[in-house]
Amino acid sequence: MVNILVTRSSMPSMDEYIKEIEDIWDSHWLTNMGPKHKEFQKNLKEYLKVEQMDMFTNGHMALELSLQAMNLPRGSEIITTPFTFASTTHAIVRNRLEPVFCDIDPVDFTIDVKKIEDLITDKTSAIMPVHVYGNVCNIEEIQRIARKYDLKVIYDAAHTFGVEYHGLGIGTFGDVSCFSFHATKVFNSIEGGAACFRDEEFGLELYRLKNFGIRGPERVDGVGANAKMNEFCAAMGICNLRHVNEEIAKRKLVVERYREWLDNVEGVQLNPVQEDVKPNYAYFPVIFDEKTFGASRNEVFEALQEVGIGARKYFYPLTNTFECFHGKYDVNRTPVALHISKRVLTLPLYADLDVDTVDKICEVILKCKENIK
Ligand code: T4K
Repeated sequence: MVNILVTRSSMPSMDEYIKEIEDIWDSHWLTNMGPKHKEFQKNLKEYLKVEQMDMFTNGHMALELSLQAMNLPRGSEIITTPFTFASTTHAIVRNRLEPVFCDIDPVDFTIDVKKIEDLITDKTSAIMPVHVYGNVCNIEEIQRIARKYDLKVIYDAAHTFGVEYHGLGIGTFGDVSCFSFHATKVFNSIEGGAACFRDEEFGLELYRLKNFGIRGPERVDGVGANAKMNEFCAAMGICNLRHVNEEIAKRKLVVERYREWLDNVEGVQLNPVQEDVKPNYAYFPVIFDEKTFGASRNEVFEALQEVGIGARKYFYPLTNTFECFHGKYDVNRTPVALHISKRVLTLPLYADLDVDTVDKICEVILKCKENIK
């Protein structure tokens, strides 16, 4: 039996990493924005085509501290979507802000911009959309709404490493865009994250928040956390960045193979190919419509499990149904998100996934259809 998981971390060769960390042994400088951190940040800014950025222990702290640095009125409302990883919603709640859940677009699964304005009240202070699966949100419309109502925009760009829109780095949009460099992402620094922003003052506040509010050796003028990226993670990032284009190119081949099998299969909806977007092939979500496909998402999930293939139900359950919120949010107000979350399965996808395995996965999926018919 094979054992294929939904993803597998990209890694440099061990030799390459060891060579990269030799300086750390020589200097004994392990963390606190050392030389590896500086080099990684410089390289990343170039790669992501952004002017200003700061790096963090992980993508979640980038999001949580970015929201904090905005200094939004306590208890004010943030319009976001529930079709995402826990992190997006938790970053809002942990800042004592109120998530207001907007439904998603049925085609690209990002925030449905037609439904945002109805949710705006005099308490709304920001919009927090998610470029889910690497799909780019409707940036123009979000910007128009934000300008009209004077709202901040914080993009959860955890899935869009390296994505470009009209040739611009995806991190250049909104007031802030936050990336994740977690082990499971297109690009990783083991754990890690970054916030890209426009306003220099905001950047200083963000820096203080990730480093205990320290302004200078004898001055602490804010109450900060500790969310600094260490030198070993930065070294991993430096190595992985050398290979990321190659990794994305390999992912593209895997995605193309999946599409050869699954495009135009009745009852199967795939991720859209977006115009003017340079994609990163982050995830391969498939929506199964039981009525027309003949088998439910859960049946396909189980059939794959039986042969050792670990697809995942990203993103089920929706964050507005999490037990920790004790029924506070009405899931029926996001019916499209609910519909998709019950039908979606993200198939294994990583650079070194070989096409024979993709063939096997697709055979199992199509067999579910035949079995039921
Ligand atoms: N916003 C969004 C929209 C996000 O998706 C995320 C993270 C964030 C914000 C927050 O960013 P970070 O703070 O995480 O930087 C995973 C990841 O832990 C999480 O980063 C990611 N989203 C989420 C979508 O997926 P799990 O609980 O599914 O991970 P886990 O441990 O089940 O791993 C999944 C598969 O990945 C494994 O089956 C095998 C592979 N894997 C995993 C690890 C940990 C590896 O190959 N190597 C590894 O080291 O959450």
